[in-house]
Amino acid sequence: MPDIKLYGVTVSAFVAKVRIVLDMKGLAYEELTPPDGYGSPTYRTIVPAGSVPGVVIDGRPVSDSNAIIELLEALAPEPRLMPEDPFKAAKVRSLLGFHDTRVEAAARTLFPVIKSDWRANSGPIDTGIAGIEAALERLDTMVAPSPFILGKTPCFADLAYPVTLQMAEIMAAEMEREITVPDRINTWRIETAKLDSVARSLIIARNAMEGWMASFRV
Ligand SMILES: N[C@@H](CCC(=O)N[C@@H](CS)C(=O)NCC(=O)O)C(=O)O
Repeated sequence: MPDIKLYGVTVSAFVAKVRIVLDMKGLAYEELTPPDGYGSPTYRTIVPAGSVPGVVIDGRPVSDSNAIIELLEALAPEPRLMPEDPFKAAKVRSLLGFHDTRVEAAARTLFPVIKSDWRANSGPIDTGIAGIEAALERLDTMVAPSPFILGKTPCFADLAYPVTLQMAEIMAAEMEREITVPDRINTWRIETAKLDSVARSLIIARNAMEGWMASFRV
């Protein structure tokens, strides 16, 4: 078994993606917060990119969630979360990219809004939610889960989205709004949330979000 340290913050959907994969593969690891915070000079002596998630595996640092999960797949191939077929693998990678650059990116626009006086200025909330809904509508045309994206067994792309969707919904609810999630996407995320590893990270992320948001309540 490799010695694995996962550096992260519990509100991060990128960190959740890596934690879910570690849990799916039954790998033992220690989860740590970056000393002095991510981006700090101290953390950068451990993980030079300074971003979270970062892992140190047998003393070797690796950053970027997608690079990390592909490394984990190579080190611990079971259960297989990346298909062998190159076209299917490309589909999984494109959905990981869509998650990172569209859905998560749209969801994170709500972070500064929550810190602002959103009751007095609701425009940024509506813009943020419209962006999230537009990304989810696009996603709905890209996948046909049954129950998972590639069929009976989950792949990386199934595991990346549930925490991000929950994060967006929690922030929207805090600002007295709802996000309309396409029916198929909602059914898929409910199926995916039944996986123990996903369920665990959903709870961790929910608790972290609640704690974070409480600090902005007046
Ligand atoms: N592409 C990166 C994005 C991760 C990311 O944006 N992490 C944020 C926290 S949620 C971060 O570390 N920001 C500070 C930085 O990038 O220096 C990944 O997939 O790991």
